[in-house]
Amino acid sequence: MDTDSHALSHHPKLKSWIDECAKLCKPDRIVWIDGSEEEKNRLEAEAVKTGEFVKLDDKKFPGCFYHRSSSNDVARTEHLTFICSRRKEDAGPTNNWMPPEEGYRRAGATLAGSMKGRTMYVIPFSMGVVGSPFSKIGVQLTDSLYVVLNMRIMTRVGKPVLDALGNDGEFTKCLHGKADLDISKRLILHFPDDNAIWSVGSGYGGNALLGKKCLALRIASNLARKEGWLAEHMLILGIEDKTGHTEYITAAFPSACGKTNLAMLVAPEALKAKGYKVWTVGDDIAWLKPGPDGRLWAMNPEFGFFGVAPGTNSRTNPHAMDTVRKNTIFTNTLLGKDGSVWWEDGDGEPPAEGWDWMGRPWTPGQKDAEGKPIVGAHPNSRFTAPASQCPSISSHWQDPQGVPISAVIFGGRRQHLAPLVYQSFDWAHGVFVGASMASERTAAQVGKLGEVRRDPMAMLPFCGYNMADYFGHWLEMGRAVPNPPKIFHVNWFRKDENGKFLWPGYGENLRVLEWILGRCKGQGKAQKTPIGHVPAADALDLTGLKISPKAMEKLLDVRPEDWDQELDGVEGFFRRFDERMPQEMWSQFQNLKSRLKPPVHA
Ligand code: SAT
Ligand code: MN
Repeated sequence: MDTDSHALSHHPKLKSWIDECAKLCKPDRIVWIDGSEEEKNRLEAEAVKTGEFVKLDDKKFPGCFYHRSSSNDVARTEHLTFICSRRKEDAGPTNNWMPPEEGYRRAGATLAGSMKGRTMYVIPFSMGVVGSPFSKIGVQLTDSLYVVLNMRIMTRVGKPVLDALGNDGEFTKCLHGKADLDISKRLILHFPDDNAIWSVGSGYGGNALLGKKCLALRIASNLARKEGWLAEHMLILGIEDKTGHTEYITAAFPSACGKTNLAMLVAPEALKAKGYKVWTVGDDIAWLKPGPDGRLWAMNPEFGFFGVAPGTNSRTNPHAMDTVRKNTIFTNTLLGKDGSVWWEDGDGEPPAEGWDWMGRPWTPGQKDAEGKPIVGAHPNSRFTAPASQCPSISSHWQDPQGVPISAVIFGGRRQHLAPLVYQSFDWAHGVFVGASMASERTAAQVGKLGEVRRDPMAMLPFCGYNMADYFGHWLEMGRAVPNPPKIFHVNWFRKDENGKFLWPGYGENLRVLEWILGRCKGQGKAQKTPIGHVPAADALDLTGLKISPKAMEKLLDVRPEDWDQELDGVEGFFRRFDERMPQEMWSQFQNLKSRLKPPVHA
């Protein structure tokens, strides 16, 4: 095998690393990804030929393809995801840990010879604008065409990236092999000390598109700590007011809690009438850095959206529907016999006949043996679409230094407890609010749905080092940035005693964001509660929204007795970090405790 004749780079370290990986995996050939249109067409045609892609109806879905992943490979597998730092304590109690030697040995055994008869693609990619000092370069080796074609949408790839890398630039070494997609051999490994990622046995999303969660969060969080910035699981959006001035917000929510919907929010009529427009900068990942003006700036390192399909429709997210009209890859949705795709709670009627996400013949209304409807699309089925196609994409989304941030929002999915919105008292309290966040589990990760788990800053599965140090780093960032954003917590998912959502969500969330931006400017009426500042009864603009005062009261209610129980959960979680937990976090905990239960004086 000739590994060199088509090499697009003369970077000696890059080339010797590729040689090493090729020796291990033994592909029949090596193909460098140059990022050209010609290449895209060629690879798509090849993927159709191998059956990895189905071409959709070219009139209704121009440039779109369908892919079905293996049925045991439809979501991230956190229990098979490891941080392979040299010392276990550097991974911390919330991460799975494996010694680096063991990681290389175990994954290496599966990778050995696994690319025989296959092609190894070399994907040079940049997280962030190519050539910007804020960006990071990775090179992913993979034997999956699906991964190549997704990476081409999700990241900036090809020749310009190699040019930026030069002959001695730093890059993250990302090795991905499908092997035989055997879940018993699946491993997603991160080697922060080597700036390397090895992923074997999965072809799906966050397990296999290594620029996303693996590089842009787990590895980047390590780099960010060293270099004095933050790599976060956050959307970024801009809110333009009637004067044409735009303020920017970042928001962290666990996977499948509506980040994409919030990032592409459409203002309800009453707020549109006030002149508001919302601009999308990113929907999943934000890199935040201190700017020369003393503020925190955020950029989206990605190039596309990898969004959840079910529930996306013209009412919940019209901009997403417009974004996925062309040049989009659909994974694990329903495939219609007419070359269409469809998903539950999407737009329009399902096709008369099709195949479900497992490839079984499907017709609308089909039921299983117990009489339950058989879904056509997997609940975590996804679309991969270029960000540039989004009608609300911000004109600043590719600014290399990002956009200045006024507010940081943390949010979970909580049926009870957390009010619609509250503001932390200051940065350190805000860090505590983020650190004590919890959410009910969704279909984006394997595990029991609905179970409440602590998910600090929505980073539980994505922080690449000890989270106690991560909280410490957040506190440090507050000290390093003279004018940091204000920190808030939201919960769109509170339910009433009959299990019904109290808040309509989606576009109406702008009413809450308006209050948040008001608070950042010292406006917005609030009442002080033990957990933070909650909007005063009449502080949210509810014009044109049918919601009873009773429901609003329930939405904003802070019940100290419920929080008492929550404290136990937070304390138990914090204790897992032993002495490594910053003292400040415990002080915040004690302060909250005494605000909830003021000491009784005799
Ligand atoms: O599968 S991904 O990790 O890319 C999506 C998600 O879970 O947020
Ligand atoms: Mn995500």
